[in-house]
Amino acid sequence: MYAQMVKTAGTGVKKPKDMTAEEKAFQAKIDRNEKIEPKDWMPDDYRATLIRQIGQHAHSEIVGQLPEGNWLTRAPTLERKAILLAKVQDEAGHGLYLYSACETLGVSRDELTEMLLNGKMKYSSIFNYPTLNWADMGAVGWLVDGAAIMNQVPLQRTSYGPYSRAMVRICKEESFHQRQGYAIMMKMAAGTADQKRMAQDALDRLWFPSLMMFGPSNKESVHSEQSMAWRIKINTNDELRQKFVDQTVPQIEFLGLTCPDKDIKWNEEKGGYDYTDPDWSEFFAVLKGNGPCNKDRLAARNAAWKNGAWVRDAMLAHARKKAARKAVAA
Ligand code: FAQ
Repeated sequence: MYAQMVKTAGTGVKKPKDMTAEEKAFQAKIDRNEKIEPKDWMPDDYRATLIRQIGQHAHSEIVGQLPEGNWLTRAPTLERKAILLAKVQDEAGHGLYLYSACETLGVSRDELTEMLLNGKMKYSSIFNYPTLNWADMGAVGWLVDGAAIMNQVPLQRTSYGPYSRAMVRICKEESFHQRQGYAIMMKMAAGTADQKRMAQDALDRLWFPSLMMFGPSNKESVHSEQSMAWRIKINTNDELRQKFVDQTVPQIEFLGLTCPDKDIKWNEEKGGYDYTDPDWSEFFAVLKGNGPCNKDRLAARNAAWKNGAWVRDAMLAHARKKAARKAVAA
C-alpha cells in the first residue's frame, strides 16, 4: 500500500536550462502567482501530483467520516448529536468538492473510488486510529481538524484553481469543526474527575498521530521539493507541524490538561516549542496498512460501495429514462 499508482518523486526539480519552452512558460506563470486552470497546458507530472494529492485528500474526507460516525448514535445530548451529524455531513461534502476538483484533471470519480477501495491510493494516516470514548469527538475536532486547517489554509493559495477554490469553503467549515471539538474538550476538562480523565486519555492517544498528519519530516518527504516549486504545496511538512504545536500547546494549558510530550519546551531563540517527533516507524507501518484500524476502514468503505450499488443502478436507470423521454419529445 505504501507505493502508489502515481510516481512523481525522485527525479528532482528540473533546472530552467533543462526545461522545454512550454515548461518554462508554465513555471513563469506559477512564479507570477497565477492560477493554473483545467484547460491550460501543464506538465504530466504536475497533473499526476495533483491527482495523487487531491485524490488522497478526498479519500481522507470520506474515510474520515468513519471514526466520528461511530459516535453519532451515542452522543450524550440531542444538541451534541445534531452538531456532530452536521460535521460528519460536511466531511462528505468536502470529499465531493475534492473529487470534482480531481475530475477536472481527467480522472473519473469511479476510478478514484476504485483505487481507494483496492488500497492503491492512500488516505490520511490519522483515520486508522480508533475513537474509544466520547472525549475523542472533542479531540478529533480540536486536533485533527485543527491540523487539517493548519495545512489547508495555505492550500487556498495553491496554484491549481479548482483545488484552491474548493479549499476556501472547506476551511470555513473546518473552523466550525475545530471549535465544536474544542468546546467538547472544555466541557469534559472542566467536568467530573472521570470526564477530565477521558479528555486527557483522548489527548494522550491522538497527540502524536495528529503530528503525523503533516507527513514525514522534511528529509523523508519525497514530494515536497517539486510540489513547492509548483506551488502545489506552500509550506514544508515540518513548518506546518511546528505551527500546529505552537498553536496547540497553550490550548492544552488552558484546558488544564497535560501535553503527552513530556519533553515539550518553549525555545525562546526560535520562538517556538521544541517537541518530540512522532514515532516514524509507526507512521510508515500505518501507511503500509498495518495501523489499528486500516482493515476495518477499508472493509467499511468496500461494504458501503457494495451496498450502495442498487442506488447507483437506480439513478442510472432514471437518467436513461429521462434522456429517452427527452429524445422522444424532441
Ligand atoms: N497519511 O513526500 P510527502 C481531513 C504519504 S484532513 C497518509 O511529504 P506530500 C479533514 C504521501 O502521500 C487530512 N499518507 O508527500 C478531516 C507520500 O506517499 P505517496 C487530509 C501520508 O504529498 C478531519 C509519502 O507519504 N489532508 O481529512 C501522510 O508532499 C476530520 C511521502 O510524503 C490532506 O490530504 C499522511 N498523514 O505531503 C476529515 C491535505 N503524509 O503518495 C474528517 C492535502 C504523507 O508517494 C474528519 N495533502 N503521506 O505514495 C497534503 O498537504 C500533502 O499530501 C501531505 C503530504 C502534507 C499530507
